[in-house]
Amino acid sequence: MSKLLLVLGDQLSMDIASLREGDKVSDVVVMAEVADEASYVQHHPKKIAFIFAAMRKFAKALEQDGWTVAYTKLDDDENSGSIGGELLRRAEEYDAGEVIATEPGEWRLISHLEDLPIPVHQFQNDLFIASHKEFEDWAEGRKALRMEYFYRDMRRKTGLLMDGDKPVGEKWNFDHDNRKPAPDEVTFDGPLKFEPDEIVEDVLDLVETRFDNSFGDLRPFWFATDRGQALEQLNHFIEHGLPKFGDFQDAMLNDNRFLYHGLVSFYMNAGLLSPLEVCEAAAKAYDDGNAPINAVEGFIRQIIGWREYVRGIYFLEGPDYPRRNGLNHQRGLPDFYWGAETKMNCISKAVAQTKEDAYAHHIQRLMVTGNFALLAGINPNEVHEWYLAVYADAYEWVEAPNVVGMSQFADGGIIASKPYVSSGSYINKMSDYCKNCDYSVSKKTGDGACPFNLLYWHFLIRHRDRFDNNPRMAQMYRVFDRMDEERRETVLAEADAFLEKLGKEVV
Ligand code: FAD
Ligand code: DLZ
Ligand code: SF4
Repeated sequence: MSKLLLVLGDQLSMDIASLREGDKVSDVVVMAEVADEASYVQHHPKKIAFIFAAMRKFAKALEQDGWTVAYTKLDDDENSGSIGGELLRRAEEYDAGEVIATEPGEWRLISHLEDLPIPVHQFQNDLFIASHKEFEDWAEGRKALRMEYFYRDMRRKTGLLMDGDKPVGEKWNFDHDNRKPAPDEVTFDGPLKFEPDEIVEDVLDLVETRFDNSFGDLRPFWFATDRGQALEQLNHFIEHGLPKFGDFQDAMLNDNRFLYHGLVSFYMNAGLLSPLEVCEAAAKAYDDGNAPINAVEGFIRQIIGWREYVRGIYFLEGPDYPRRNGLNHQRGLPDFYWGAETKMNCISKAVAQTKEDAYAHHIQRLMVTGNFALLAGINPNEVHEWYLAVYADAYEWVEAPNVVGMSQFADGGIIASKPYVSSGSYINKMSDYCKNCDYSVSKKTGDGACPFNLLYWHFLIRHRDRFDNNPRMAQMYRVFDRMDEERRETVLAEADAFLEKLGKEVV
């Protein structure tokens, strides 16, 4: 009896476990564009188009490689609308008695597969560097799960930037040399932009008709949609962007949204690139003398450190993790996250580029949109659903720990040892946003004062019971306590007045 081999839209690799466990001669690969996956949040149209186009091209590549592929397009009449429905339909069609799957990146889909009335064997997705067991062993008995120590183990495991058992350059972390303010001039012209071919055009037409109400611009569509193109983007970045990645990874500019970023998360998360090959390419650039250690170490840390670590946390913490609300924040997500007008230039810029490209870089996600949501006390569940919808690299395993944990401190401090909050001065230091803003970043109170300045204190005081004893925050409470009483009252009253206006008028 033949088996069905499930390949999901973010598992587009010839090395994926379900293919490895299957037999080219007797088994059938199942791939399906389904309404359930395309609508569990209102995904950005570019994200849906990227996944569908990459799926169609991957199916072709599989066929060329000798596999039998049962591929369902979204508009096929028989399409049942769900992954499970398609597996059952194909099981009947091919007289298959079992399904081999690679474990999905979301608890939702893992249980959907477990609940099917056909045996489904879910193999771990070993495109990642750490297995669940390795992460669990690392986490076992630790009081605090700090990324830095996990990262060192991943360096030892992969041998990346290692000199025997010592880190290259005699330091594990070169962040001290990184994170400079925005440069006047950017010498990298950003990611490669690919002209849509016939397959991509077909998908764009489909997405245009079926998802025309979703937030986000479908065109111009420029993403890589197959492995060859993704490799071109990787090589382009390694050669031209990586050397200054470290220096400017936290910078933000009005007129340059990509700076020196890699734009590889879309492709790694969908399986088109493997994290190890991306890191090896970066390490080679260092070995060849084409990129400095601070850039290469910083880049590799993001991937074998942060990326693996957040995945470990997602699977360690279990299905309820994305719904946590440790600070009990209940305010609704303001309309300006969906493109409504706001006078805050930093937010307006981050949202506009998210709408156009389904992309924002880390600091825009963390210190602009994330920071505002946390300061304003937005319900983290709504924040989570927004991030999951609007970014083309968003799948729950990576999005939820970053949003619920790192950005909104809603997991009670598992990922972050203190909340990532800042006043406007951080944004002003790292960007040129404040120069074009209706608000004044230098004003702490009064007409035109930057809302981040007001909300920063409001957040700290609102949660004083929770953070007063956190040594990393003591200094900020001391600053507040040293303000004269009238000033303290004014700040908090103005922050209240601002929050009162949220959702009622343009702020
Ligand atoms: P670069 O800046 O060039 O970094 C290189 C690579 O490092 C990325 O491609 C990514 O794979 C990895 N990386 C860096 N930081 C992280 C991190 N914190 N977690 C995981 N991987 C990381 N990343 C996603 O892939 N999907 C998400 O849904 C996602 N949501 C985020 C939400 C918030 C609130 C924050 C603060 C971060 C989020 N990130 C997410 C992490 C990071 O913002 C993106 O990985 C990065 O912006 C992708 O762009 P890039 O490829 O140009 O990255
Ligand atoms: C995100 C996504 C979308 C939009 N559509 C599909 C789809 O139609 N078929 C499919 O196999 N996968 C899709 N995906 C990716 C899945 O949602 C993803 O596998 C899970 O979110 C787990 O990471
Ligand atoms: Fe953002 Fe405040 Fe700067 Fe305006 S002044 S761009 S609101 S940080």
